[in-house]
Amino acid sequence: AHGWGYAANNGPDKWADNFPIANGPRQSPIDIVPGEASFDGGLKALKIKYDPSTCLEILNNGHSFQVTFVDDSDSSTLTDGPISGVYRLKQFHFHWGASDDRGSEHTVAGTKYPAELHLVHWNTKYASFGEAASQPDGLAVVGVFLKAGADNAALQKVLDAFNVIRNKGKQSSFANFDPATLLPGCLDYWTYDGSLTTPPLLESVTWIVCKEPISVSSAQMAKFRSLLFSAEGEAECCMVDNYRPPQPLKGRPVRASFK
Ligand code: BO1
Ligand code: ZN
Repeated sequence: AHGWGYAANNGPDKWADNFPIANGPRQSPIDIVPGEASFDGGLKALKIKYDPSTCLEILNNGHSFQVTFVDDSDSSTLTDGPISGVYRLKQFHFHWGASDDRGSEHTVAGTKYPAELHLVHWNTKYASFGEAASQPDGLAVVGVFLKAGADNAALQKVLDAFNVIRNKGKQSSFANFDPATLLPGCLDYWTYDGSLTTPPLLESVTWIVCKEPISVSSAQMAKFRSLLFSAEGEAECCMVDNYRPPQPLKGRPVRASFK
């Protein structure tokens, strides 16, 4: 048996075999067509409060790498924007391509960015991330596009940890990092109801996709592509193209916080 992945034999086209919700009514990502999104003046500004001391570790999970946060109190939270209540930061991770012409999960009028950052939060009206992940209002993920350009100093702190997490299953402590340093200057966003973009593809995510990308240099993209999908001792397989392509909108509204 093989688990899910991004190769021809276990990639996005195969996920529905084991996760039939892959063809469900609110799947992610989507192509965001700005001209078809409706401005909603009732949407609030995002309120982000992150405490760098809650940053815990960095892990190569064999699909991406993630930076995990302690989430036993309301220290690092997302509130307002399109959501109600308090959502706690659990982890952030990225999706990226083998070359700069692809890699993001969401696209904007068909345009793909080289990478996309996901900051994953869970609704504290539920007892844990695991419980929230199966509720329609359980999760909120902030998506940020990366565009090729200037070196990103905040991102470099993350990339410098890659030497120790090259292989699947490797992890390392990662202390005192403020993920707010990764956000764009402008927090204008699009929002819609969607899903996790990897199995189990649960339809529990309020997506909040920032309009403004952050920058990443070609040397920094090369570091992303130097990670491996494979565990130590296995045939080396570069971690690239770990994105799901856009899914059918199926009539869902996409709202914009900006004109
Ligand atoms: S994403 O932001 O839609 N790409 C996304 C996709 C999958 C997860 C999270 C975000 N998966 C979950 C796993 C859990 C894990 C949790 C937190 O991430 O299903 O097992 O505990 O890391
Ligand atoms: Zn993701």
